[in-house]
Amino acid sequence: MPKRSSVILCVLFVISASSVFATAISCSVSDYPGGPPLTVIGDMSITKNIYWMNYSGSGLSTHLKFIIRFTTHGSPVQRIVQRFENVGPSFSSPFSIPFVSGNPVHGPAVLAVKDDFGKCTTPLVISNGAIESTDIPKNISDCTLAGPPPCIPAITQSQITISGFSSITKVKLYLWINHSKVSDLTVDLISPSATFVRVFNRHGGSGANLGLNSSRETILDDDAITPISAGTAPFEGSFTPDGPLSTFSGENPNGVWTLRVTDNLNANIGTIATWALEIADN
Ligand SMILES: [Ca+2]
Repeated sequence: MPKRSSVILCVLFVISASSVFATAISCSVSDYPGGPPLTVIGDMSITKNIYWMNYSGSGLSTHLKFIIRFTTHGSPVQRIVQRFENVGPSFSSPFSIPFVSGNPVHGPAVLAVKDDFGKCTTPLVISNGAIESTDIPKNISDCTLAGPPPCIPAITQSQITISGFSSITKVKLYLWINHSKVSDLTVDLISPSATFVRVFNRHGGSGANLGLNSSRETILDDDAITPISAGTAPFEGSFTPDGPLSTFSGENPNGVWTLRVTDNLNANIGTIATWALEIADN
């Protein structure tokens, strides 16, 4: 009997040890600063778009894959961002977030790592250098009829708090606003120094929306080719704003930025779905 017990114990140990080793893989994502310089083309603040992906396995792995899963254009996307052979048991590599059809990708994503021994996942937020609003969505109230037209404009505001930057060299604004008649709206951006820029002044005729979704937004960029006044709803892609964002250059960007959306005509309403700021600094 003692002999039989020890055999059973030994089998249990082997099963238990192999199941531990099969899942003994961990992964994480950390900030890029401190890593080697990388050259990536396509974004003015791309250094903020680079991360370290870290993996720890249980031995030398013949095949190691880093995969990012995210949602864009309303559909899930899976991309193998790095593939390695014969590395381990622990390994780190810099990686950058891919662009999709020229549009910025941001929002929640998952980094998955697979090696010979198992797989692991870790959540990450793709910021693409842009800082996202967190107090959204916000309903845009209608201009109030208090007698014959004109109506009393309705103001809706959303805010983003920024820290850790030095003085502004450039600002880009990403907007996704659902509104059934977007020409009801004026959109203003107000800096922490209370500088006010009217970036959108009632364009789009009877068309709806600024942007289509969180990956296909209206991007207001002084260096774009087409003025927003020459665009058509839903204004997907890059446009120069009505008032130049260079107005903010040289200011301290740290503090609270306000997006002010004003509805100037009664009947149609909407929502600030999301917005984001991308700031380049000295
Ligand atoms: Ca309205």
